[in-house]
Amino acid sequence: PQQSAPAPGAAPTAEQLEPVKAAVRALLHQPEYDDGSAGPVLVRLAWHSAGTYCKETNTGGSNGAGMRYEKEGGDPANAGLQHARAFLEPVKKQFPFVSYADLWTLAATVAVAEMGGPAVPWQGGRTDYVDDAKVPPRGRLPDGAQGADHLRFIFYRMGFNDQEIVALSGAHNLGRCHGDRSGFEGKWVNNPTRFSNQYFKLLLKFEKDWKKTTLANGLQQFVYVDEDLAGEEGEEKEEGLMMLPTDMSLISDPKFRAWVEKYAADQDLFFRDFAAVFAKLLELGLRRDAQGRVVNEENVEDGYRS
Ligand code: CCH
Repeated sequence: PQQSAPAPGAAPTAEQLEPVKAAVRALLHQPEYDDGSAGPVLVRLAWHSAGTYCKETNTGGSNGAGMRYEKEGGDPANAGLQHARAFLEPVKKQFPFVSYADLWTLAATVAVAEMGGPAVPWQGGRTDYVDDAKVPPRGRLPDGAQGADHLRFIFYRMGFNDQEIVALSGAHNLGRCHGDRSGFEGKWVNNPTRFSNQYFKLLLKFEKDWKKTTLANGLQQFVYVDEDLAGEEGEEKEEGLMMLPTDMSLISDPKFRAWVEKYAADQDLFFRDFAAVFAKLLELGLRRDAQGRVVNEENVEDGYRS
């Protein structure tokens, strides 16, 4: 007979994860939420769980799922991600053998694929052990109000290069900004639940048309409203599109821009590079042995064992 759950403490096998992935697929369609999909916010959850990594101190990263606790979860940068965690809670209840850290990262790969994106390689074995002494300080995630220097400072700390920064930024094909979360408002592309290279195309296509505006809360962002689509006076206006200052820095900085141009022209290239760099992001801070088992001390002490 097939084993449906791993032995206590062992990481789940690919076969055991199939029903977990199916359960994630089944919850993506959320007619009452945002643009009708939980997908974008699940991608952001995985990114913020992993994007705290610092290669110098080997702290942060997806292992431990520390965002469940106030110290990390209460970082203003993580506002709104409680929705993503709540979407996944029934899956965790149904499959308690999967760690939160594995579930959050796995769910993002399922969401990307279901929204038409590439298959992102993913390996399990993360545990939910949090070492209080190693909780990453707040402020490690990027600030959309800044520019290219800030992006390099943040992403070089994780070990990424300029090409990888641009490829990762392509995730802004998905989802939207929420005034009550980040303070920014709006979506980057017209169909924010379909993964594509449209974000790169629009950055370039409207290069001269993106207009800087100041929101009521004082934050600045760039907006584009297509006058032809905007309708007659008095009619409901088509929602405009937006870019963050950090997004705009990808076309003003020549080294970043070279990659924006490549990805705008070649969706296959973007998909290949995104899959590789998103997989790398989700692995940050994990040490694996030759069999692929995670051997971070905390995993041996507490949680999945071989
Ligand atoms: Fe992002 N992102 N992100 N982002 N992000 C926001 C939303 C999403 C920055 C700022 C913001 C990545 C990189 C950056 C997603 C994936 C990725 C928001 C709006 C801000 C602000 C949050 C809100 O109000 O709800 C900045 C700055 C950077 C710098 O590089 C990377 C990398 C990824 C993934 C690979 C996704 C997806 C969203 C949409 C979330 C949603 O709820 O719809």
